[in-house]
Order: sequence, then C-alpha cells, then structure tokens
Amino acid sequence: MATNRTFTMIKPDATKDNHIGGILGMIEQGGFRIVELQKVELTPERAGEFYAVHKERPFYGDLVKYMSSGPIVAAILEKDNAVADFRTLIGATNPANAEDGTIRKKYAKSIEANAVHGSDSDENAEIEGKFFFGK
Ligand code: RTP
Ligand code: MG
Repeated sequence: MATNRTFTMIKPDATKDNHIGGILGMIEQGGFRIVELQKVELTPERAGEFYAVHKERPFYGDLVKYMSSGPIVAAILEKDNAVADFRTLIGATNPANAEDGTIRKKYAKSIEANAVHGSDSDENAEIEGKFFFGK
C-alpha cells in the first residue's frame, strides 16, 4: 500500500478540554506522521464552507456553530492507507457506537462534539488539507 495522506481536525470540545496532546499521542501511536499542524479558530463562514457538503442536513446549522465555538487543531497526516486507517482509528461518528481503543470512544462527548474529524476519501483529504495549509 502506498504511503499517502489524510486530514484531521481536533474539534473545539477536545481542544478546550486539554486533549490535544492525548489525541496527537494516539495518532502517532497509530503509526501516523504529523506532516502539518496548526491551532486556529474558524469563523462561522469558514466552518460553513468546510462543511458545505452537509448544507442540506438538519444538523448543519448546529455543526457550523459548534465548529466555530473555539480553537481547533488542523493537521495533515501521513501513513500507508492513511484515509481508511485513520477512519478506523477515530471510530464511529456517534461515540455510543465507537469501538474500544478508538479516539472517539475515549474523547468524544456526543454525536456532534465527537472530538475529531477525519477525511472520507483521498480526494477530500487533499481538498481539506489545502483549505488550511494552502498547498
Ligand atoms: P467528520 O466528517 O467530522 O470526520 O465526521 P463523520 O464523517 O464521522 O460524520 P459526518 O456524517 O461527515 O458528519 C460531520 C459531523 O457533523 C456532526 N454531526 N452531527 N447531530 C447530528 O446528528 C450529527 N450528525 C453529524 C458531527 O460532528 C460529525 O462528525
Ligand atoms: Mg465526514
């Protein structure tokens, strides 16, 4: 499997609760290399643009408000099979369904405040990485 990249964010609840180090530790322990890293606060406009694919979903307004409620940590990660392996490491969207040993099992509070984002395809990983790091 070729080495490739995915994109992640540590979401506002996890950042606020001092879990940046714990989550980055799980990411490195999971075999990912942190290629780019940035702590930043999204405006509602930027959060809305990032999650534009969910514009028609009932949770979109709440999601935009939540994702712009405090600082997030954005990162580009490298590993063989990065996108799929990272989705496995973070676990299910709803922490009630997340497997033991996953980041969301350990740190997520709810289906919305679920601690981390992970890209869902190679194409989106590239788009999302560029959204923050511009290259
Ligand atoms: P993400 O994109 O953040 O990695 O999460 P995901 O693929 O597991 O889930 P997705 O369906 O893409 O949803 C994006 C984010 O929206 C929030 N959400 N809230 N209230 C709800 O029912 C609901 N459903 C989703 C979560 O923060 C989810 O991660
Ligand atoms: Mg998603």
